[in-house]
Amino acid sequence: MAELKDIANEFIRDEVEEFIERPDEIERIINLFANASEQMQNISAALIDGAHETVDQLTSQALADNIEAPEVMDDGLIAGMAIVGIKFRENFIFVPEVLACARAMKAGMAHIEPILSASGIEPVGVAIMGTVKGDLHDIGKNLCIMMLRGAGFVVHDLGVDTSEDEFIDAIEEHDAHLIGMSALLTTTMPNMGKTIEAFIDADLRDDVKIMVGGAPVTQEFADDMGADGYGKDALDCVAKAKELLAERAAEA
Ligand code: B12
Repeated sequence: MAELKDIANEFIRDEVEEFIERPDEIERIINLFANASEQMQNISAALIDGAHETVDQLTSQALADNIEAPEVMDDGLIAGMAIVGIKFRENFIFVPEVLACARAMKAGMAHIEPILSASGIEPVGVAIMGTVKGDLHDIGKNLCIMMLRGAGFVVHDLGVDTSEDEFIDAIEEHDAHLIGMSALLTTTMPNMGKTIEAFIDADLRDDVKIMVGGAPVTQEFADDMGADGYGKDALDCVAKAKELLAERAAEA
Protein backbone atom coordinates (compact mmCIF):
# COMPACT_ATOMS: atom_id res chain seq x y z
CA MET A 1 0.00 0.00 0.00
CA ALA A 2 1.25 3.47 -0.90
CA GLU A 3 2.10 5.98 1.82
CA LEU A 4 1.89 9.77 2.01
CA LYS A 5 5.63 10.09 1.44
CA ASP A 6 5.20 8.35 -1.95
CA ILE A 7 3.45 11.48 -3.25
CA ALA A 8 6.21 13.62 -4.76
CA ASN A 9 4.34 16.94 -4.77
CA GLU A 10 4.63 18.73 -1.42
CA PHE A 11 1.48 20.83 -1.95
CA ILE A 12 -0.60 17.68 -2.45
CA ARG A 13 0.95 15.96 0.57
CA ASP A 14 -0.02 19.01 2.66
CA GLU A 15 -3.55 19.01 1.22
CA VAL A 16 -4.02 15.35 2.15
CA GLU A 17 -2.69 15.90 5.68
CA GLU A 18 -4.70 19.05 6.30
CA PHE A 19 -8.06 18.34 4.65
CA ILE A 20 -8.70 14.63 4.28
CA GLU A 21 -9.90 12.95 7.42
CA ARG A 22 -11.75 9.73 6.52
CA PRO A 23 -9.35 6.74 6.57
CA ASP A 24 -10.91 5.20 3.43
CA GLU A 25 -10.51 8.50 1.56
CA ILE A 26 -6.93 9.01 2.80
CA GLU A 27 -6.06 5.58 1.41
CA ARG A 28 -7.88 6.19 -1.91
CA ILE A 29 -6.34 9.62 -2.47
CA ILE A 30 -2.81 8.52 -1.51
CA ASN A 31 -3.03 5.61 -3.95
CA LEU A 32 -4.42 7.90 -6.65
CA PHE A 33 -1.52 10.36 -6.44
CA ALA A 34 1.28 7.95 -5.55
CA ASN A 35 0.57 6.16 -8.82
CA ALA A 36 0.63 9.37 -10.87
CA SER A 37 3.79 10.96 -12.27
CA GLU A 38 5.15 14.13 -10.67
CA GLN A 39 4.18 16.08 -13.79
CA MET A 40 0.54 14.96 -13.35
CA GLN A 41 0.66 15.79 -9.65
CA ASN A 42 1.79 19.31 -10.55
CA ILE A 43 -1.29 19.74 -12.76
CA SER A 44 -3.53 18.50 -9.94
CA ALA A 45 -1.88 20.86 -7.46
CA ALA A 46 -2.47 23.86 -9.74
CA LEU A 47 -6.09 22.80 -10.27
CA ILE A 48 -6.69 22.43 -6.52
CA ASP A 49 -5.17 25.90 -6.13
CA GLY A 50 -7.56 27.28 -8.77
CA ALA A 51 -4.60 28.54 -10.82
CA HIS A 52 -6.12 28.31 -14.29
CA GLU A 53 -3.19 29.87 -16.12
CA THR A 54 -0.79 27.34 -14.59
CA VAL A 55 -3.12 24.44 -15.42
CA ASP A 56 -3.37 25.78 -18.97
CA GLN A 57 0.40 25.92 -19.32
CA LEU A 58 1.20 22.60 -17.57
CA THR A 59 -1.46 20.67 -19.54
CA SER A 60 -0.19 22.06 -22.80
CA GLN A 61 3.39 21.15 -21.78
CA ALA A 62 2.42 17.60 -20.78
CA LEU A 63 0.78 16.97 -24.15
CA ALA A 64 3.79 18.47 -25.93
CA ASP A 65 5.90 15.97 -23.95
CA ASN A 66 3.83 13.20 -25.56
CA ILE A 67 1.95 12.19 -22.44
CA GLU A 68 -1.31 10.60 -23.60
CA ALA A 69 -4.41 12.81 -23.30
CA PRO A 70 -6.41 10.27 -21.19
CA GLU A 71 -3.53 10.13 -18.66
CA VAL A 72 -3.47 13.93 -18.38
CA MET A 73 -7.24 13.93 -17.98
CA ASP A 74 -7.40 11.18 -15.34
CA ASP A 75 -4.16 11.57 -13.35
CA GLY A 76 -3.86 15.35 -13.67
CA LEU A 77 -7.27 17.00 -13.95
CA ILE A 78 -9.85 14.53 -12.54
CA ALA A 79 -7.51 13.48 -9.70
CA GLY A 80 -7.17 17.12 -8.63
CA MET A 81 -10.95 17.54 -8.67
CA ALA A 82 -11.26 14.58 -6.27
CA ILE A 83 -9.53 16.60 -3.52
CA VAL A 84 -11.58 19.71 -4.39
CA GLY A 85 -14.76 17.64 -3.99
CA ILE A 86 -13.79 16.46 -0.51
CA LYS A 87 -12.77 19.96 0.63
CA PHE A 88 -16.08 21.35 -0.66
CA ARG A 89 -18.12 18.63 1.05
CA GLU A 90 -16.37 19.25 4.38
CA ASN A 91 -16.81 23.05 4.09
CA PHE A 92 -13.09 23.81 3.89
CA ILE A 93 -13.82 25.69 0.64
CA PHE A 94 -16.95 27.26 -0.81
CA VAL A 95 -18.56 27.99 -4.19
CA PRO A 96 -16.18 30.80 -5.29
CA GLU A 97 -13.11 28.59 -4.71
CA VAL A 98 -14.76 25.63 -6.46
CA LEU A 99 -15.62 27.87 -9.40
CA ALA A 100 -11.95 28.83 -9.67
CA CYS A 101 -11.05 25.11 -9.71
CA ALA A 102 -13.74 24.44 -12.34
CA ARG A 103 -12.27 27.24 -14.45
CA ALA A 104 -8.84 25.67 -14.10
CA MET A 105 -10.31 22.28 -15.08
CA LYS A 106 -11.81 23.84 -18.21
CA ALA A 107 -8.49 25.49 -19.10
CA GLY A 108 -6.89 22.03 -19.07
CA MET A 109 -9.78 20.35 -20.87
CA ALA A 110 -9.51 22.90 -23.68
CA HIS A 111 -6.18 21.30 -24.69
CA ILE A 112 -7.44 17.75 -24.33
CA GLU A 113 -10.73 18.25 -26.15
CA PRO A 114 -9.40 18.47 -29.73
CA ILE A 115 -7.29 15.35 -29.20
CA LEU A 116 -10.02 13.19 -27.68
CA SER A 117 -12.69 14.48 -30.06
CA ALA A 118 -10.65 13.90 -33.22
CA SER A 119 -11.65 10.35 -34.00
CA GLY A 120 -11.26 10.46 -37.78
CA ILE A 121 -13.56 7.45 -37.98
CA GLU A 122 -16.97 7.09 -39.62
CA PRO A 123 -19.78 8.45 -37.40
CA VAL A 124 -21.13 5.57 -35.34
CA GLY A 125 -24.29 7.28 -34.13
CA VAL A 126 -25.93 10.48 -32.95
CA ALA A 127 -26.28 11.28 -29.25
CA ILE A 128 -27.98 14.08 -27.35
CA MET A 129 -26.31 14.98 -24.06
CA GLY A 130 -27.41 17.38 -21.35
CA THR A 131 -27.30 18.09 -17.62
CA VAL A 132 -30.83 17.88 -16.22
CA LYS A 133 -33.08 20.72 -15.14
CA GLY A 134 -31.93 22.69 -12.12
CA ASP A 135 -28.37 21.39 -12.34
CA LEU A 136 -25.42 23.52 -13.47
CA HIS A 137 -22.63 20.93 -13.19
CA ASP A 138 -21.15 20.24 -16.61
CA ILE A 139 -17.54 19.10 -16.17
CA GLY A 140 -18.36 15.38 -16.15
CA LYS A 141 -20.87 15.69 -18.97
CA ASN A 142 -18.31 17.56 -21.07
CA LEU A 143 -15.73 14.83 -20.48
CA CYS A 144 -18.27 12.24 -21.62
CA ILE A 145 -18.98 14.30 -24.75
CA MET A 146 -15.27 14.51 -25.59
CA MET A 147 -14.90 10.76 -25.26
CA LEU A 148 -18.06 10.07 -27.28
CA ARG A 149 -16.86 12.34 -30.08
CA GLY A 150 -13.48 10.65 -29.96
CA ALA A 151 -15.23 7.31 -30.39
CA GLY A 152 -17.00 8.56 -33.52
CA PHE A 153 -20.35 9.78 -32.15
CA VAL A 154 -21.93 12.98 -33.38
CA VAL A 155 -22.97 14.66 -30.14
CA HIS A 156 -25.41 17.54 -29.72
CA ASP A 157 -24.72 19.20 -26.38
CA LEU A 158 -27.77 20.78 -24.75
CA GLY A 159 -25.64 22.26 -21.96
CA VAL A 160 -26.89 22.54 -18.39
CA ASP A 161 -30.34 23.04 -16.81
CA THR A 162 -32.00 21.09 -19.61
CA SER A 163 -35.78 20.71 -19.47
CA GLU A 164 -37.73 17.62 -20.51
CA ASP A 165 -39.02 19.50 -23.58
CA GLU A 166 -35.51 20.46 -24.66
CA PHE A 167 -34.48 16.78 -24.66
CA ILE A 168 -37.60 15.83 -26.63
CA ASP A 169 -37.16 18.68 -29.15
CA ALA A 170 -33.51 17.75 -29.70
CA ILE A 171 -34.34 14.11 -30.40
CA GLU A 172 -36.86 15.17 -33.01
CA GLU A 173 -34.70 17.91 -34.52
CA HIS A 174 -31.61 15.71 -34.93
CA ASP A 175 -33.40 12.44 -35.62
CA ALA A 176 -31.38 10.92 -32.77
CA HIS A 177 -32.10 7.75 -30.81
CA LEU A 178 -29.72 8.10 -27.88
CA ILE A 179 -29.90 10.44 -24.90
CA GLY A 180 -27.38 10.90 -22.11
CA MET A 181 -28.45 12.74 -18.99
CA SER A 182 -26.10 13.96 -16.29
CA ALA A 183 -26.97 14.98 -12.71
CA LEU A 184 -24.66 15.85 -9.81
CA LEU A 185 -27.20 16.82 -7.17
CA THR A 186 -29.47 14.49 -5.23
CA THR A 187 -32.16 17.17 -5.67
CA THR A 188 -31.91 17.11 -9.48
CA MET A 189 -31.52 13.33 -9.96
CA PRO A 190 -35.34 12.87 -9.96
CA ASN A 191 -35.48 15.13 -13.03
CA MET A 192 -33.95 12.26 -14.97
CA GLY A 193 -37.00 10.17 -14.11
CA LYS A 194 -39.28 13.08 -15.01
CA THR A 195 -37.62 13.36 -18.42
CA ILE A 196 -38.14 9.64 -19.00
CA GLU A 197 -41.82 10.08 -18.07
CA ALA A 198 -42.08 12.99 -20.52
CA PHE A 199 -40.82 10.67 -23.29
CA ILE A 200 -43.49 8.13 -22.31
CA ASP A 201 -46.20 10.84 -22.32
CA ALA A 202 -45.04 12.03 -25.76
CA ASP A 203 -45.24 8.43 -27.01
CA LEU A 204 -41.53 8.56 -27.88
CA ARG A 205 -40.08 6.23 -25.24
CA ASP A 206 -39.67 3.30 -27.63
CA ASP A 207 -37.78 5.50 -30.12
CA VAL A 208 -34.92 6.32 -27.75
CA LYS A 209 -32.35 4.66 -25.56
CA ILE A 210 -31.65 6.65 -22.43
CA MET A 211 -28.43 6.49 -20.41
CA VAL A 212 -27.72 8.34 -17.20
CA GLY A 213 -24.70 9.25 -15.09
CA GLY A 214 -23.16 11.67 -12.59
CA ALA A 215 -21.47 11.17 -9.23
CA PRO A 216 -24.59 10.43 -7.11
CA VAL A 217 -26.26 8.24 -9.76
CA THR A 218 -26.09 4.46 -9.35
CA GLN A 219 -27.11 1.46 -11.44
CA GLU A 220 -29.90 0.84 -8.95
CA PHE A 221 -31.24 4.37 -9.31
CA ALA A 222 -31.01 4.12 -13.09
CA ASP A 223 -33.00 0.86 -13.02
CA ASP A 224 -35.60 2.30 -10.64
CA MET A 225 -36.36 5.26 -12.86
CA GLY A 226 -36.48 3.18 -16.02
CA ALA A 227 -33.28 4.27 -17.78
CA ASP A 228 -31.77 1.87 -20.31
CA GLY A 229 -28.21 2.24 -19.08
CA TYR A 230 -25.89 3.76 -16.49
CA GLY A 231 -22.24 4.70 -16.86
CA LYS A 232 -19.87 5.37 -13.95
CA ASP A 233 -17.36 7.44 -15.95
CA ALA A 234 -16.62 8.78 -19.43
CA LEU A 235 -15.15 5.49 -20.67
CA ASP A 236 -18.20 3.64 -19.43
CA CYS A 237 -20.38 6.24 -21.12
CA VAL A 238 -18.88 5.36 -24.50
CA ALA A 239 -19.24 1.61 -23.87
CA LYS A 240 -22.86 2.07 -22.80
CA ALA A 241 -23.64 4.31 -25.79
CA LYS A 242 -22.32 1.68 -28.20
CA GLU A 243 -24.18 -1.10 -26.41
CA LEU A 244 -27.48 0.78 -26.42
CA LEU A 245 -27.28 1.71 -30.10
CA ALA A 246 -26.49 -1.91 -30.96
CA GLU A 247 -29.52 -3.00 -28.91
CA ARG A 248 -31.70 -0.51 -30.74
CA ALA A 249 -30.43 -1.66 -34.12
CA ALA A 250 -31.24 -5.25 -33.17
CA GLU A 251 -34.75 -4.25 -32.08
CA ALA A 252 -35.50 -2.17 -35.20
C1 B12 B 1 -17.27 21.53 -9.48
C2 B12 B 1 -18.47 21.50 -8.55
C3 B12 B 1 -19.34 22.58 -8.59
C4 B12 B 1 -19.18 23.75 -9.59
C5 B12 B 1 -19.67 23.27 -10.97
C6 B12 B 1 -18.91 23.89 -12.11
C7 B12 B 1 -19.21 23.20 -13.41
N1 B12 B 1 -19.11 23.98 -14.47
O1 B12 B 1 -19.54 22.02 -13.50
C8 B12 B 1 -20.09 24.84 -8.92
C9 B12 B 1 -19.25 25.71 -8.00
C10 B12 B 1 -20.85 25.74 -9.90
C11 B12 B 1 -21.01 23.98 -8.05
C12 B12 B 1 -22.22 24.44 -7.58
C13 B12 B 1 -23.00 23.74 -6.68
N2 B12 B 1 -22.70 22.55 -6.10
CO1 B12 B 1 -21.25 21.41 -6.71
N3 B12 B 1 -19.72 20.31 -6.89
C14 B12 B 1 -18.68 20.40 -7.68
C15 B12 B 1 -17.73 19.21 -7.36
C16 B12 B 1 -16.63 19.74 -6.43
C17 B12 B 1 -17.05 18.51 -8.52
C18 B12 B 1 -17.98 18.00 -9.63
C19 B12 B 1 -17.12 17.57 -10.79
O2 B12 B 1 -16.94 18.33 -11.73
N4 B12 B 1 -16.50 16.37 -10.69
C20 B12 B 1 -15.53 15.87 -11.69
C21 B12 B 1 -16.28 15.15 -12.83
C22 B12 B 1 -15.25 14.63 -13.83
O3 B12 B 1 -16.96 14.03 -12.28
P1 B12 B 1 -18.53 13.75 -12.51
O4 B12 B 1 -19.25 15.02 -12.70
O5 B12 B 1 -19.01 12.80 -11.48
O6 B12 B 1 -18.58 13.02 -13.96
C23 B12 B 1 -18.05 11.73 -14.21
C24 B12 B 1 -19.05 10.59 -13.95
O7 B12 B 1 -20.00 10.88 -12.95
C25 B12 B 1 -19.66 10.29 -15.30
N5 B12 B 1 -20.80 11.04 -15.80
C26 B12 B 1 -21.18 12.31 -15.59
N6 B12 B 1 -22.26 12.62 -16.31
C27 B12 B 1 -22.59 11.53 -17.03
C28 B12 B 1 -23.63 11.30 -17.93
C29 B12 B 1 -23.75 10.04 -18.53
C30 B12 B 1 -24.85 9.78 -19.49
C31 B12 B 1 -22.84 9.00 -18.19
C32 B12 B 1 -22.99 7.65 -18.78
C33 B12 B 1 -21.79 9.24 -17.28
C34 B12 B 1 -21.67 10.50 -16.71
O8 B12 B 1 -18.55 10.54 -16.17
C35 B12 B 1 -17.82 11.70 -15.72
C36 B12 B 1 -16.39 11.57 -16.15
O9 B12 B 1 -15.72 10.49 -15.56
C37 B12 B 1 -18.72 18.22 -6.66
C38 B12 B 1 -18.06 17.20 -5.69
C39 B12 B 1 -18.08 15.78 -6.21
N7 B12 B 1 -17.45 14.94 -5.45
O10 B12 B 1 -18.67 15.44 -7.22
C40 B12 B 1 -19.68 19.20 -5.97
C41 B12 B 1 -21.10 18.76 -5.63
C42 B12 B 1 -21.72 17.93 -6.75
N8 B12 B 1 -21.81 20.03 -5.51
C43 B12 B 1 -22.66 20.07 -4.53
C44 B12 B 1 -23.47 21.19 -4.19
C45 B12 B 1 -24.28 21.07 -2.92
C46 B12 B 1 -23.51 22.34 -5.01
C47 B12 B 1 -24.39 23.59 -4.80
C48 B12 B 1 -25.83 23.31 -4.36
C49 B12 B 1 -23.62 24.48 -3.78
C50 B12 B 1 -24.35 25.75 -3.36
N9 B12 B 1 -24.59 25.84 -2.09
O11 B12 B 1 -24.67 26.58 -4.17
C51 B12 B 1 -24.31 24.27 -6.19
C52 B12 B 1 -25.45 23.82 -7.11
C53 B12 B 1 -25.51 24.58 -8.40
C54 B12 B 1 -26.50 23.93 -9.36
N10 B12 B 1 -27.74 24.37 -9.36
O12 B12 B 1 -26.14 22.99 -10.05
C55 B12 B 1 -22.70 18.75 -3.78
C56 B12 B 1 -23.93 17.92 -4.08
C57 B12 B 1 -24.48 17.25 -2.83
C58 B12 B 1 -25.71 16.47 -3.10
N11 B12 B 1 -25.83 15.43 -2.34
O13 B12 B 1 -26.53 16.76 -3.92
C59 B12 B 1 -21.33 18.11 -4.19
C60 B12 B 1 -21.32 16.56 -4.19
C61 B12 B 1 -20.28 18.65 -3.18
C62 B12 B 1 -20.47 18.12 -1.77
N12 B12 B 1 -21.16 18.82 -0.93
O14 B12 B 1 -19.99 17.09 -1.43
N13 B12 B 1 -20.46 22.76 -7.82
